[in-house]
Amino acid sequence: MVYLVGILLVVLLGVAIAIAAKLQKVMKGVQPENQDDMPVPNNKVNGALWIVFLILGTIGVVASYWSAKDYFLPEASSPHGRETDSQFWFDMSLLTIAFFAVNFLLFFFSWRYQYKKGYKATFYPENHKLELIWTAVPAVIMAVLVFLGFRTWTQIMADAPADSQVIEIMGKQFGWIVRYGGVQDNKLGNYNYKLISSDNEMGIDYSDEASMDDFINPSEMHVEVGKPVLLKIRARDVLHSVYIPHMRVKMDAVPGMPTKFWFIPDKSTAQMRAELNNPNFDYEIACTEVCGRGHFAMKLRLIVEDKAAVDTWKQQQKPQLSLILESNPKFISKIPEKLRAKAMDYAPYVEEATDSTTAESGSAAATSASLR
Ligand SMILES: [Cu+2]
Repeated sequence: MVYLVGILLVVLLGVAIAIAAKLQKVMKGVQPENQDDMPVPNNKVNGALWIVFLILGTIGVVASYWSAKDYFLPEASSPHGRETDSQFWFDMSLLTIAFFAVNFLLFFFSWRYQYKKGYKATFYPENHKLELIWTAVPAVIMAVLVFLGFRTWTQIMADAPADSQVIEIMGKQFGWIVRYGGVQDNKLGNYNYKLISSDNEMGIDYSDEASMDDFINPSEMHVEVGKPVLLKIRARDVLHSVYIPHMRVKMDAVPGMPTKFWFIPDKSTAQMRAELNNPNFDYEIACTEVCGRGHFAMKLRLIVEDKAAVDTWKQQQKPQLSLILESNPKFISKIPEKLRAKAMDYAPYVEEATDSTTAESGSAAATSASLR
């Protein structure tokens, strides 16, 4: 087999050499004596086609922009969103001018300087002035764009204001879980991924007292209009990405690496509904990292409303600890002993069932023992 391949190689090599030799001969035959006598079939037609292409191409580019208009991002509902938008359109207009100028020259020159009998190209070896201009002008423009972009970026990525509403959002296959600091202390408690279980899907650390009144909502996020929101982002399984198009928020959710993004929603949902004349309008939080089969369904409603409405909504939410203890009273054993009495405040129904035990011993540890 090896010999066969070897022989085949030698034969193919021979054929290749023969073809190359033949080609040399043919090439010699087609070289005209005088360049001016070179036959140029359809020269005028080819020249005109450059102009046709230029016109059709320009129409095509404009039409494709125009038809894609509906897919552009909606108007921003956050100050930093408007800032990035104006930056984007400023960059885009400069690029568009350059695009049309370069393409016009490319196609127009090809037509204008098409082959003509007796034409001779000028040899133009160097022109320092010209080179300086076409190097310096784009360099200055690029520097300005980079500077403006960097300035906007540092503003967006700066630390969130101290009075921000802090909300945790965790991506999982396939959905978002949102945790709030609760109604009592309004402070997010700690978490630890090692504590994630069927009871405690976010791995909330109940050895931190601040965690106890935290509540979770897997279908909605409510925020106050005009007040900064700090999203603390994490992922439970694979990469996800928090995307709120109207707010111009996009940040990856990475397992094991918490990320964050802050923004100010300055248009309420009601305001948007009135503006768009669409009573069903809702801000959407989506996942923009293809994370698996159910990726398309990772959607969460964002409701921007006034402080009173957010407070009312918060009062209606049940602390996660209550829900966990309600479905699994034994969970109390996982809470450090000294905090069990406090934890039991979140589970009045469990207490009712074991009221006598609590009354007798006065100890939450005993309660948990009797529950086991
Ligand atoms: Cu996803």
